[in-house]
Amino acid sequence: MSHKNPNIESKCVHSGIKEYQYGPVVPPIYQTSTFKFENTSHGAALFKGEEKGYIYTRMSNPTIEAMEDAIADLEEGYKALGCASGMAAIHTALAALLNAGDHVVCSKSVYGPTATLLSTVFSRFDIETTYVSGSDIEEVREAIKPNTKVIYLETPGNPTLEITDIEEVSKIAHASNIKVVVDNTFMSPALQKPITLGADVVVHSLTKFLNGHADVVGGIIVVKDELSYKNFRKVLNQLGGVIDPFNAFLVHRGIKTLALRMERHTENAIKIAKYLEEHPKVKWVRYPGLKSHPQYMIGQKQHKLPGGMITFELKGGYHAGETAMNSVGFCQLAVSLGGVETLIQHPASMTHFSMGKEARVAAGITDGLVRLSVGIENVNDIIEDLEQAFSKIKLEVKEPVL
Ligand code: LCS
Repeated sequence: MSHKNPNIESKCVHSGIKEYQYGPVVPPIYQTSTFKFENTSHGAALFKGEEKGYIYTRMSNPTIEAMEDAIADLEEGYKALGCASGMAAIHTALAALLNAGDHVVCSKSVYGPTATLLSTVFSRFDIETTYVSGSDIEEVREAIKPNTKVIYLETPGNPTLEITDIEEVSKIAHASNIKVVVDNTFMSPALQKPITLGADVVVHSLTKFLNGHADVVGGIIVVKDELSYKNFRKVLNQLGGVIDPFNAFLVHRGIKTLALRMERHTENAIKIAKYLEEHPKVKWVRYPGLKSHPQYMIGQKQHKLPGGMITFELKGGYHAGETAMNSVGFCQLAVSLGGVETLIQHPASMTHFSMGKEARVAAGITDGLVRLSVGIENVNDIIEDLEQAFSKIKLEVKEPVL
């Protein structure tokens, strides 16, 4: 890209793209598992790291590298590592940073399987986790132990949209030599850049806003220095959860419209959040762009726009939510988020079921909470569909026990 200091919209279109044979303007898909050596000494030099080049796609691949470089550039990190899924990225990042006997402080409001990974897999390797309310800085500070090595945040958190002050937490963490890992999936680098706020590592589910088209499962880790990069790459090479070239190509293609999409997701979400806030059948709405959000001011400080995710609860709790979710037509009942299409889902029985009821209650995930991933369609079509779905709700039916 021949521009010294491009803006984010330009970076989305151009970052990561290099010169390739025949001069294509987009990176070719190098759909190959392995690369030929010129001779044995060339192969040996590549393995020793004395020469630059490609060896084997689990280790690196030009199509994957182009997508990784684009995201590292957008996040203002040093380099990035493409992974098979968001969970592969989270697992790899934690495995690279932790040893047996270490302790993790994790915000309660994280994607269900992230909490389950820490409490059922890493716990078997003698790694203990304390869950805190990320928005309560004192609670974060008090949870730190002499063996704490990582503070893990998701902000805004899935699905409660709780916001953690990345800058404040990073200051506390760095004073005790602790690394801060931020899952930036809900915002994407078009709206929030945790490394610029002090975080050490950023992870994403590429499956969501970065790819944006609901046709890829992928993940990424962004690190901020060469030493971490070498360490993380070694761990990823051994664990093996890498993205494949075709999915990397699709993600890189999706990123071209990321900044545009995030603006439209936000524009629609602001209108829908206001509509929900005024609706007589809605008990409460949580959206980072509403002044009623408890961490509204922190959000204003650290993200450019409040994004496309909304949670709300209908009067009549689970039953009312169930009726609404079974009655939508234009909005689709499905997990995942961040695609161009509007999706609606029920965290307590779906994305956060694996956490168990106790952890859900502690994280503020009520049985009646409904999550909306607002797409980029015409906002009137989304509101019209919600309106007809809400009209089906009868408030006198009893709640089931989940
Ligand atoms: N981090 C966040 C914030 C997520 O929302 C998800 C997936 C992941 C990590 C894991 O990414 P994956 O391995 O699926 O690429 N969230 C989902 C959700 O809320 N509904 O379905 C998947």
